[in-house]
Formats: sequence, C-alpha cells, structure tokens
Amino acid sequence: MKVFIAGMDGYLGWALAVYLGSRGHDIYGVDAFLRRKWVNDEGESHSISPIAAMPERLQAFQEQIGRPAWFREGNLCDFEFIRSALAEASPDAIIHFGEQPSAPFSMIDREHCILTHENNMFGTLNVLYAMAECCPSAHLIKLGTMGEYGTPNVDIPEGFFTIEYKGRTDTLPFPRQAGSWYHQTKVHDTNNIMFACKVWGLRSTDLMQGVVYGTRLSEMKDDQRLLTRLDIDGLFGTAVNRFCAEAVIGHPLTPYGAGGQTRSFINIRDSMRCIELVLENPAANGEYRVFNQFTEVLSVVQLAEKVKAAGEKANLEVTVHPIRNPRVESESHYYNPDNSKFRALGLDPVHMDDALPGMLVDLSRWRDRIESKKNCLIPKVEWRESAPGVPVGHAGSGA
Ligand code: NAD
Ligand code: USQ
Repeated sequence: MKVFIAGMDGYLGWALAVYLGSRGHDIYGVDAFLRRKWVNDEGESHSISPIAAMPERLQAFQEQIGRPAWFREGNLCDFEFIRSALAEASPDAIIHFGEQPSAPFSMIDREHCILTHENNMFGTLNVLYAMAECCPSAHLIKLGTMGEYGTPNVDIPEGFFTIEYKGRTDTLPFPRQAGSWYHQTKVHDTNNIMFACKVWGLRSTDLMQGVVYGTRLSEMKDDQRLLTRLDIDGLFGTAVNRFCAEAVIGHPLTPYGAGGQTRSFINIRDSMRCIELVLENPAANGEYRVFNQFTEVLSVVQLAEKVKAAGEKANLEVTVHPIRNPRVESESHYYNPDNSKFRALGLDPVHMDDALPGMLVDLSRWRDRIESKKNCLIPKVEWRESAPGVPVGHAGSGA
C-alpha cells in the first residue's frame, strides 16, 4: 500500500515509517521539523534518544529495509506544498500526525494557544482540501486524542452514542470536553473531518488515542539511526516516559496533585499495530468513524507505583514525590472508556508491566542525556496563569 505520513519526523511518525516499511508498504512522508525546534527552543531540552537528522534516517531506512522512503520537507499550513506532495504521492492512505501535540505548550499564553490552533486546524483543513482535490478515495487516518472526551461521569463510547431525548432517539457525537487548548484543537479537527466526509464523500478513521509510551520498536534493530525521538521535559514529555526517565536518574517521580486523575495508555508497538489494523480494515467511502486507541486505564498514582516497582526490580532506588498540579483537571473522577473496536479486530496488547523493564534498560543507556536535562523535568506552565489578569490560584481548585 502507498502510505503517506504527515509528521514523519515525530515520535510516532518515524516509528510508523519504520514499522510499515518493514512490512512491505511504500512510505511517503512530509514534516517541517517543528517538533525538533519546539523541544530545543521552548522545552529547553533535547530528545533523550539520540536521534539522527532526516537524511541519515532515510539512508538507514534504505539500508535496513532495502527500499527508499520518499520524503519532502514542508509545512502543512502551506497549501501548495501539501497539495503538490499528495498529487505526487497519490497515496492509498494518509496518516496525519502533523500537529503541535503538547497540552502545556498550548497553555503557555495567547501566542502559543493561537499557534497551536493555526498549526493544527489550518494544517488539517489543508490536508482535507488537498485530499479532496488530489486523492479523494484515499483513507485518512487522523490522530485525535482520548482527551477530547474529558472525564465525564458516564461511560465513554467510541465517538458516537445513541440517546433518547424527549421521546425521540438519535445516534449523535458523544460530547467533547477538552482539558487544554491543544485538546480543543483536536475537537475542532474532529468536527471538520466529520463535515468533510459528509459533504465531499471523503473517508476517515479518527483515532482517539491515549497517552503513548515506549522507547523503541524491534524493527529499529540495533541501528541507532533508526531510533525515534523521546522527550521528558515538562512541555513535551508524557507521563510514563517521564516517570521512567526520572526513575533512571534517581529523581523523585512527579505525579501532579492527588494523582487520582485517570487516563488511558498504549504502548508504542500497539499504537503502530492499531494503525496497521485500520489500514487493513478501512472506512467505507463517505464514512467517518471513530476508534478509541488505548489498552490500559490507570490513575497517575497507579502509574507511579508501576514504575517504582519496575525500577526496584532493576535495582534502582525510586521515590515518589507528588508536586502541585499545574493543570486544571479533576484529580478524582469516574472514567470508563470503551475500546472494543480494536479488540474485535484482533489487537493483542502489550502490558505495561511487561514493557517497563525494557524501557528502563534503554533509558539507563541514555542516563547522561537525561541528567543533562533534569532541570527541564519540573513543569513550568500553569493552566491558570495562561489567563491574563487572573491571579494564580483564583480559577477553581483543580481538584
Ligand atoms: P510529534 O510532535 O513527535 O510528531 C508530530 C510531527 O509533526 C513532528 O515531527 C512535527 O515536526 C510535525 N509537524 C507538526 N506540525 C506540522 C506542520 N504544520 N507541518 C508539517 N509538519 C508538522 O508528536 P507525536 O507524539 O508523534 O504525536 C503524533 C500525533 O499523535 C499528534 O497529532 C498527537 O497529537 C497525537 N497523539 C500523540 C500521543 C502521544 O502520547 N504521543 C497520544 C495521542 C495522540
Ligand atoms: N502527569 C503527572 N505527572 C507528570 C506528567 C503528567 O501527573 O509528570 C499527569 C497530567 O496531569 C495528566 C496525565 O498525567 O493528568 C497525562 O499527562 P501527559 O502529559 O502524559 O499527557 P497529555 O498532556 O494528556 O498529552 C499526551 C500527549 C498528547 C495526547 C494525549 C493523549 O502529549 O499529544 O493527545 O497524551 S490523552 O491524554 O489521552 O488526551
């Protein structure tokens, strides 16, 4: 299959190129290298895995996989760029990762909120327009996020639910209650993609993905040039990867607040496998559908306990030191999302307990790179402070 990866230089985009390339798919990709810049400039950090520049990555891809991958540098917000890239590639499927993915980054201030909205929504609208013009029967696989749903006090279905209201019944989009400006952009994308499928007959699978963790794929072999990035800083690092890095250097694990906030998680291997399953089982023409892409549900405290237990088995001294929650989020709530669609397609998930030891081994090899950026571990962005004129601590308890 000809697979087009928007955001191919990123954590998931590069991993997917290697994963699908190893399985015989033809890989086409674009990226504007924004993530590298944002992590260096704004996160004041670097990828903990020592990643290669794109030319070296492509060279290693060719050597290890035996075929070249097609790549163009450019920005999805430049319509002519994405239009000509899709016209040239003429893909069977487009996997769209190419967005600003950090909630804290989007909450820094007005400029970062607007940057995230412009980058994510305009980029996605350009992809939709370019698809409609150049490859209208391609299957758009779009990365949404479980955080679109928020934490409602009822079960979370996969995108839609059937409700009865004042004696009438309909199947409607499940309400979205995002927890950051970044998550809001994913909600807007969801609405825009659903609309494009309805009016233009495009087809799309919108993946509501949980927090991804993991350091590498076996397909990367021992070739360092094939490693994907991994971040741990307070802006771009995500919970499991951060906790594992903290454990490796003896930094106390950092659950925010009471730690009862519960999220869905997925290993990077399963994230790849889910996308492969969706490629093999595409949406029908004109169909817009939603799959929830996660395998485990855990509170932040449970997560810290798992990492502590795995660390102690690896002879690391691991302590847990909760810090004040910089976010406005419920720290004690009901959470029961459905993920039966991937189970029905045959996903056989990796369990976090089985994955953590290997992550700790990888991260131990990069201990010096973690140590050199340990000042970036403590989060600096406060949700409340992103509102001009609102004194810190004024806007709700966050509990
Ligand atoms: P990432 O930042 O590592 O990858 C995104 C890539 O897209 C980067 O290489 C970046 O340079 C590129 N990009 C961003 N905007 C672009 C633009 N306008 N034009 C061209 N390239 C652009 O992020 P990731 O962790 O690999 O996540 C990929 C996608 O999956 C994101 O949309 C993210 O929101 C979503 N997601 C990630 C996770 C997770 O835990 N990593 C969980 C759920 C959903
Ligand atoms: N958290 C801590 N301590 C930390 C880091 C995070 O307690 O050191 C908590 C946060 O408060 C939050 C939870 O862990 O409650 C998850 O935070 P995160 O930073 O791991 O993930 P999040 O900000 O939600 O964003 C990440 C990705 C984003 C993706 C999302 C999936 O950056 O691209 O969309 O996970 S989801 O969370 O399902 O929306």
